[in-house]
Amino acid sequence: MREKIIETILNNQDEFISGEELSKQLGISRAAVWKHIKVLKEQGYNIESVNKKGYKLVKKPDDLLTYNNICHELDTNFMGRKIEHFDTICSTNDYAKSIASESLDGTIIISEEQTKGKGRLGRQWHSKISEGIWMSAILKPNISPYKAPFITLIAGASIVSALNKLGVNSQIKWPNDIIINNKKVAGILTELSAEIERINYIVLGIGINVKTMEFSQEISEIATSLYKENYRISRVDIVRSIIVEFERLYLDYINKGLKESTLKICREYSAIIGKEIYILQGDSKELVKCIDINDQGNLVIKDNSDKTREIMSGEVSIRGVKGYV
Ligand code: BT5
Repeated sequence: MREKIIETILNNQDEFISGEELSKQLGISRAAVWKHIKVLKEQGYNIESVNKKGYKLVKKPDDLLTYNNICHELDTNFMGRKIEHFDTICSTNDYAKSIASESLDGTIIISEEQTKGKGRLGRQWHSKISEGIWMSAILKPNISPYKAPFITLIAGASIVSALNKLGVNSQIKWPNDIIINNKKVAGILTELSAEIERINYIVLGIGINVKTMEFSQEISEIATSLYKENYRISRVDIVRSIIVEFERLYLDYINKGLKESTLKICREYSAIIGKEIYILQGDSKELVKCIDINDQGNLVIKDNSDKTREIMSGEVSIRGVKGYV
């Protein structure tokens, strides 16, 4: 009911809507309307109430990554048609996996905080309360499992293009990091459940540091946030923009097999093409020159014996010669 109230107030744009009108439209008593409004205000919604005029939403609270804030007039077919928003959770990826089988394609899980946020290979992902965007999307594409890793690149391309459209100068460090000023602002974790020929579901996890000003010591050298880089952008706008960008590139890929738009963004905004980088895999560390990202989405490098090789995203990590990039 509270979601419906917000929706109705939002549909009224900048006009006041009377308690009587709300109670009529929603089929509840005026006292019930008043009670719901009171709770919404406590949740952070800035609802103005004026005697005899009614209610108006003054400004959408950009701190709340709720379904209503994100999906109001959102132009997508299936992404984010259902959003579950939590105050705290272990990991949005783990929760998404636990409900994936019975969830709709495009369902999104968002939490203000993760107590066990995770990166690849069981690494930790720092996810402090209200400081970032910690979200996972459940996807059920009808494609072969071997085509799934490309979805990480689609996610990277959509994050970077969403951020750049919002005025943020960001880059992709293939395959799964987003970078501002040589530091990591976002990471992507794609998990797959599949049989040999068929995908059951993919959980696409995205973590973006938005408001963090102080990082824990272990990551303070490599991590940054949008606020730290002086980009004060609303989390709601970022999520909305990513969902729209992602859906477009993703549908191109799974319905038409098209990769060009994603690859173009990955190349154009690459943080590593043309640079010397270290490729880390297990205990090995190899210095190579990064040449390109090929049409399969693999990294093309030249090794120290001048041989050109292809690296698949798999479980490699990349470091720059002078630091993180
Ligand atoms: C990633 O792994 O970059 C994937 C991160 C995915 C996080 C999202 S949040 C929503 C969803 N739910 C989850 O539980 N996870 C996903 P990887 O490439 O393995 O990088 C992990 C490394 O990044 C760590 O070992 C740290 O060095 C560093 N790191 C950890 N937290 C960070 C942060 N908040 N910002 C920048 N770097 C961080």
